[in-house]
Amino acid sequence: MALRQARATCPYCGVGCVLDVKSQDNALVQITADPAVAPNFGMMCPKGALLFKSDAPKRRLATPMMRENKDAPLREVSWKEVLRYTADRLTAVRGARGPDAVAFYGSGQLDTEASYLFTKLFKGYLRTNQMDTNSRLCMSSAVAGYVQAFGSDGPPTCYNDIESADTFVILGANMTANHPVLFNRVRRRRATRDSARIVVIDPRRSKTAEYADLHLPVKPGGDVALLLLAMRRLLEQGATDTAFIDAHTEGFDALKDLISSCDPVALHEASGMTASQIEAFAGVLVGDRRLLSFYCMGANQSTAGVDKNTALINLHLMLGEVGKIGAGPFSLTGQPNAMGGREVGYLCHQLPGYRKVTDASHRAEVERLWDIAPGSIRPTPGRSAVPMFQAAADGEIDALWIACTNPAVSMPNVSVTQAGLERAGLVIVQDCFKDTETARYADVLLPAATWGEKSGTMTNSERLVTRSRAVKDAPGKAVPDWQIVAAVGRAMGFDGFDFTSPKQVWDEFRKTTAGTPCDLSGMTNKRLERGGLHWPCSAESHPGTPRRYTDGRFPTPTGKARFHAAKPRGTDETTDADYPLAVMTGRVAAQWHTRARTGNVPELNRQAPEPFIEIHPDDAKAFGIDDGGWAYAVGRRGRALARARVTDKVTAGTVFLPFHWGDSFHPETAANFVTTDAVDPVSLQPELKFAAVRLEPASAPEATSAVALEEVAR
Ligand SMILES: Nc1nc2c(c(=O)[nH]1)N[C@H]1C(S)=C(S)[C@@H](COP(=O)(O)OP(=O)(O)OC[C@H]3O[C@@H](n4cnc5c(=O)[nH]c(N)nc54)[C@H](O)[C@@H]3O)O[C@H]1N2
Ligand SMILES: Nc1nc2c(c(=O)[nH]1)N[C@H]1C(S)=C(S)[C@@H](COP(=O)(O)OP(=O)(O)OC[C@H]3O[C@@H](n4cnc5c(=O)[nH]c(N)nc54)[C@H](O)[C@@H]3O)O[C@H]1N2
Ligand code: SF4
Ligand SMILES: [Mo]
Repeated sequence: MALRQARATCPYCGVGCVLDVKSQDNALVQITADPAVAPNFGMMCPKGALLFKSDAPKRRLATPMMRENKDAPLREVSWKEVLRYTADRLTAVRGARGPDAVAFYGSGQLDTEASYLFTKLFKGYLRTNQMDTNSRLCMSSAVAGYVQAFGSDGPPTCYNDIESADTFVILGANMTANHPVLFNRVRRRRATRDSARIVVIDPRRSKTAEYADLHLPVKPGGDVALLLLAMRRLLEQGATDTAFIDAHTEGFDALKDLISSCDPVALHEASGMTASQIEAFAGVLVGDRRLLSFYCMGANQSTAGVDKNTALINLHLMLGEVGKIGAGPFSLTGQPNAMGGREVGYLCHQLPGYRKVTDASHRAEVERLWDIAPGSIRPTPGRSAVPMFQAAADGEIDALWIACTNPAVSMPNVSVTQAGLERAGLVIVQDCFKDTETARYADVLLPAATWGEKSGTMTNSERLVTRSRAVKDAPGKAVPDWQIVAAVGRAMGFDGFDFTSPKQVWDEFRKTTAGTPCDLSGMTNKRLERGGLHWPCSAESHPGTPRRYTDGRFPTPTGKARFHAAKPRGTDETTDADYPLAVMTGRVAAQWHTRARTGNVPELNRQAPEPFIEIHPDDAKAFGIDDGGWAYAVGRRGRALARARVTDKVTAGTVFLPFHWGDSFHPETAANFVTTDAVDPVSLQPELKFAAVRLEPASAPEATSAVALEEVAR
């Protein structure tokens, strides 16, 4: 077969690199990047460059599968049969148990077209808001933080701000591992501008922290206290931008009152920071310096996640470092299209165009756009991710449709999730691989075409919308996600799903955003074929908007940005004599989440072959753990097995445990057996960065699936 070539957006991280992909004889053979094309300008990281090895033909789900009863094995069926069965079962569950007994759990890795159709099907036609996605575990604190401060979600900044920034504050983000191409640009700026400085706020001396001019090893959860101390010092120094504060913000007095009422000794204690560390931090913030802050899961995945976000935004507002070239609080999105999912409104409280289900006029607008009866959209948010799986475990959700995510590994306190998957009467799993940990529970398996096999649209961390294209055919009967949703909608007898191309879906979606903060109605497919565009982009002649709020006006009722005076709070779970260590979970450079794709790539597996836990030498000694031996992290809900790495990169009292290896690697290696499902009270995002544990020496596991998976792949 002929050589094929196409441009596609990387399916991994929110940097959103645009890649040139080649296939031969319907197999991916090469990935390159064009130096002239934004946002990566020729750069890639090893995960992107090795994508052509991630395909694993033998692991692919190539045909629909189903079983009518839980004791029977899955059997291969036709699309016709699986669609009829799925539609009839969903209709039956709705009829018998009501619309809220049906739920959807999706992903920031779905393209915008599929995410939009899921939202339309569930909120518009199935008349339930019981839909949420893995973005709840990832971005919901950032969404809430932006909305509280600026009146709208979405970052004000763009990647090109890096080349004009002086001070980089990187809080709770390990960019060298998780946003590598973007961090290359930060490093280049640091190398070429003498006065540029990098500050990393992370309890761990991560690889990113090793590049920092100043590393602040904050106590886990202590970020708000740290930022209050920094703001206090800036106030003392008179370093605030009074003109900006007066003209463009509100709520500053309340913040000043809070700062003066806090006991500095308590703030130092909560943050673990010394006076000289705060002094050094304030030193790189004052003066005529552009401040660009990047933050990710160390900020969001916390029971104080929204407060951490707003505290960092407060710092920017206080210094007037918003809406200027080279400045702004820049929330890094994790997944390639978590931003696009927010635009279509796929969380349980959202509607397309940053609208909310709780707003009557928003519901009426969307009902008009969808041409459905007034009152169709329900006015109360559905259950967010954690309560959704709890409800399944309690028998309140009978049909659960899961697409493009692997919650049997990635949910916090995963035993509850697994119990929910076990109990739900109908579990539909839509994935490109047949052997994921979640697929074990499926009654219906819907085969999805994956990256490189479909065209669709994604929005990266900087609001840049790009189109990804197909370079090979999907195996067997697999089809793109948007087609699967549309087909189920039609099989259920709904009339809003007559789409025959992704372009038709995109055209319908972009119109729903007209006049909203994330207006991308001017982005035709034809324009996107020529290159990415930043929203807002309200007309076909509009060039796109790399930077927002440059006029100092914000989409709040008064037009002003809002300070938030949030007191530092402790974490919900605390350590004690039985569980004296705080475990932080996270990622490594060579693996992507539950390894569905990176686990197939030998080069990546060799770099990160097995689960490990970073332990400070003092703690290793206290618990009798040897470097290179195996250990259990034993928590209040369960335990996780990993190989010990004794290192002073973590501070005494904390351990770091990546979550990539689920319980199919070895029955005891899922990090999420120990995590808590406590959530932030505003964003409902779970705390994945703090659980109390102790350590116990363990013997080496007899067999793991690491090598086996690679062999199956080839
Ligand atoms: N290689 C790779 N890249 C990825 C991913 C992947 O799986 N693999 N996943 C993508 C996704 S979806 C996401 S969301 C991003 C996540 O990207 P990151 O947020 O960078 O990743 P994490 O490792 O989860 O956490 C970042 C850091 O938070 C620190 N941390 C823990 N607790 C605290 C705290 O209380 N305060 C502070 N300040 N820091 C704390 C941890 O030590 C860790 O170094 O990465 C994306 N990119
Ligand atoms: N302990 C701990 N847990 C965490 C985190 C943490 O820091 N610590 N981070 C959380 C965060 S931020 C995130 S984003 C989640 C991520 O967690 P998940 O979303 O569960 O992780 P993935 O492995 O990316 O799962 C993606 C799934 O989609 C499938 N897939 C790939 N391409 C396609 C496609 O085109 N269509 C379909 N239908 N399927 C496809 C893959 O085979 C895989 O099964 O994990 C969360 N869990
Ligand atoms: S930096 Fe992110 S988007 Fe770019 S190639 Fe690597 S994983 Fe893909
Ligand atoms: Mo994420």
